[in-house]
Amino acid sequence: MKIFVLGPAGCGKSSFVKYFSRYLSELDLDVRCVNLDPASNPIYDADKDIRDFVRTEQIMKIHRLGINGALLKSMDESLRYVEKMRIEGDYVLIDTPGQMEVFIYSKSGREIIDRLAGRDSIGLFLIDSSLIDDPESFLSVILQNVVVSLRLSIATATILTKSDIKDIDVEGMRRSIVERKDTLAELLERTSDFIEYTTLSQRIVKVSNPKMEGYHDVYSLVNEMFCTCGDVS
Ligand SMILES: Nc1nc2c(ncn2[C@@H]2O[C@H](COP(=O)(O)OP(=O)(O)OP(=O)(O)O)[C@@H](O)[C@H]2O)c(=O)[nH]1
Ligand SMILES: [Mg+2]
Repeated sequence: MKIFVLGPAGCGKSSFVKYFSRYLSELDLDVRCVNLDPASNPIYDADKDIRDFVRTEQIMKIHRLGINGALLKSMDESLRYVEKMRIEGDYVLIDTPGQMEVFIYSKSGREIIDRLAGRDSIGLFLIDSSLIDDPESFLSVILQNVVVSLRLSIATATILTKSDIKDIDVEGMRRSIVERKDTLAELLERTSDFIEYTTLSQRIVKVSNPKMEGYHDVYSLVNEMFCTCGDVS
């Protein structure tokens, strides 16, 4: 099973790959890690590392580009080496670039996913809990997950990271969406209906990476998702 670890900058993708791979190894499972982020060195033992072929800081120098131009160029370059990133394993954790927008919305980024993903692929969309303050921010990140799922054509589940810093009351958020009476109430309510309807909401799992908490739930969730994806064939 290939698990693409996605999410906005700093949400905890690399930490998740580091600690969740440890968790899976401790269960004696066959786990592999792949770094697809050309801009930063992996903080775990990467079985495949795009930085062996493409390094954003070098691209900045060679092509005299600023950071965004270099990141885009890095995606194009990474695409040339994508076949070298293939690896088999029961659980292949794929860490994706920090600048999610560059990855998700560039043609090359999407092609990279297309080329690596198969029927056995799912995505985990990580959200930093500390960025969720109210029902609006909660719903907007869930919608972001839906967009990413559609853009990449893979099923994704939402994972709230950094639960050791902030514990989000997911049910409370849902309730307060329905109970709101102001101008955004209708939009929020309809949006939440849509999310329930698409069932992309699944259950939202909360994790702490450094404490390795919540990983059992993630493990159950990815296996359930895999069964669902596998049923398609
Ligand atoms: N307290 C806490 N800190 C976390 C958690 N996960 C990640 N961090 C911290 O958040 C920061 C960013 O973590 P990374 O794992 O580098 O996040 P990332 O999404 O890979 O970052 P980019 O690749 O730069 O987008 C680091 O300082 C981590 O130590 C968590 O669950 N709890
Ligand atoms: Mg990272």
